[in-house]
Amino acid sequence: MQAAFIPLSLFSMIACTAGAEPSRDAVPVNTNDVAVDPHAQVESAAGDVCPSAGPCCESHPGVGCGDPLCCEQVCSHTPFCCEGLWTQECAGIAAAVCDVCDTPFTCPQTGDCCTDHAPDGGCEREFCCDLVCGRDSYCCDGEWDNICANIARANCPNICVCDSFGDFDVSATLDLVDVASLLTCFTGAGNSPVAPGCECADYDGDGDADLNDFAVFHGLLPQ
Ligand SMILES: [Ca+2]
Ligand SMILES: [Ca+2]
Ligand SMILES: [Ca+2]
Repeated sequence: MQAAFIPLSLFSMIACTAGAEPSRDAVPVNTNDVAVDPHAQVESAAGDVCPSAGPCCESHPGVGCGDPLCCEQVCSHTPFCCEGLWTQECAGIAAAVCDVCDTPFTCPQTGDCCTDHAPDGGCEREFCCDLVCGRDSYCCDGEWDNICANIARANCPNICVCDSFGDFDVSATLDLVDVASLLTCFTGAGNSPVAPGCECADYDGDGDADLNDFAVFHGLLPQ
């Protein structure tokens, strides 16, 4: 019996020792590091990193990015963005999900201000585009429909009167005759309205014929 007891005790001890997994409790750990749940790890990484100094919408050799919400959104999707590098993939996710990466709408856009060109928003003359969208944001955020065109016709001087900017003699080309007319029509900045017949000297539709208009005209001249 004695002989049998000793091996049994040894077996018990060996079995007990062999069955013991390395215990987390036995190792002193920082409680902040105990994150068994993978999701909790993600939140921890994002919470520690977000926001960082890096730009959200382009790749950079750091972790996280400067907009807290965007940073957390991206890192909850791809933890590496807060743990490794903010790669092109991270920037791509940001572009898809973060409002901060939306390109702000800016005037001018393509499209005639004086006619309905839905579904596109905005129009090609900056001042008129800004003016109309300031009155009805749908014209830039949504579509430049007939309502927008009507606002332009009523409120943007000159551009809906002149069929083709700079072509004073309606010859379908810009030439020396037009250059002479433009110089005659020149008012300088803020001096509106232009003289009758000078509507085609006001490119941006702000009422005057100034250096801004002249610069556009110069760019359109045959080189
Ligand atoms: Ca002409
Ligand atoms: Ca002007
Ligand atoms: Ca002008």
